[in-house]
Amino acid sequence: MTTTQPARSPVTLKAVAGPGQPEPTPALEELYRGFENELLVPLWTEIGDLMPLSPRSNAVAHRWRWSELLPLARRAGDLVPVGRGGERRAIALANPGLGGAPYATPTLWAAIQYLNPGEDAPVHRHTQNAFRFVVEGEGVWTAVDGDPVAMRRGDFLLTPGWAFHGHHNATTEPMAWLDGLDIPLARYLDTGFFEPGPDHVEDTSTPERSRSERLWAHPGLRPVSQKEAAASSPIAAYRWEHTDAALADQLALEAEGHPGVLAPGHAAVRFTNPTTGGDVMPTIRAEFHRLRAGTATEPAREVGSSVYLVFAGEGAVRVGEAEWTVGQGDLFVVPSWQPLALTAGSELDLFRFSDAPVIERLNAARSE
Ligand code: 1HN
Repeated sequence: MTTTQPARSPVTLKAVAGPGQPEPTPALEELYRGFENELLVPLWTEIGDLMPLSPRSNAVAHRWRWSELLPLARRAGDLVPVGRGGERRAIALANPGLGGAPYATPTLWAAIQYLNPGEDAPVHRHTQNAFRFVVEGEGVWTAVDGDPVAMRRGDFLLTPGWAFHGHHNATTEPMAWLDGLDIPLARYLDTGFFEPGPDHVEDTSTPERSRSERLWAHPGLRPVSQKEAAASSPIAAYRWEHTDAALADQLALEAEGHPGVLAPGHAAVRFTNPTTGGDVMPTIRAEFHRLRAGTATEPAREVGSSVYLVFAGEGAVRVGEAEWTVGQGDLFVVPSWQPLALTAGSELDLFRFSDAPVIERLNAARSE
């Protein structure tokens, strides 16, 4: 038995035999106790973990089934009030490799949120960037900086960092949707600020189209009055009818022998910021993919992590060693550098979001 370390030292070092390791001796043990006491860690015991030959994420490939998520969200709707303090009835996907943290991947938060008829989620703002994607239902308006934005099936809605936002269910039906945020990244970088606003959404009007869309969401047209490049897209809602039409047109062009699809039988679009042509928000990339029935993608991997939501159809998914069948509403995560292969049973519609803008800004992007 060697000397015990002081209880308050978080550093534990063990002298072990191994390649690149010095011979374990009493003198070495004594040196290591000295390191522990001064909160020091030598590189030679850590190098393999600190610098793997390629990314080895703690996050694991995992799938959550909509058929399990939705009843639990409904039950939360019965039991848990929404209001100041808790702020949102949002239930996060906790990646089983991330030690119980409410993180889908090391950089991305994903949650199912549920709002009962007549309820308001209180107004607040935070520096974390957020979006909503609607898998089913309608009837909630999210007010972004006071602009009410209708949420309907297939719509992709933005709440960029520091925009005030609250949600209001203006109907007699409950509604559930997917939230995505860059919370883990903001936590890691310590960039988070939060500020409460009014307890209720002030403008509970229910316009078909938001002011944001009326100003910004005309294809290929930007208002000349708005000259600045904005860090986040000013388009509050990317409507399903446009996404659907873009994907349908890509596949129709392919059938007519013209280029445009990402790969045979595989149409894809990226949601963009019209002021820059780049990603919708500084930390989050969002895309929509459509595979023809029977299409199988080649296994491919890239640096950075993604979350996929099955919007429609069914198929088989392989991520590294994991393999699942998926159907409407199911979610799965693809950790950094794990190969993904998709097979579409029926026509398969997938919403995807990732940390790609961060990876690219860090000049760390690689794929194969
Ligand atoms: C938030 O503001 C929303 O606005 C969703 O709907 C999830 C998770 C943590 C902190 C703030 C929303 C959130 C959140």
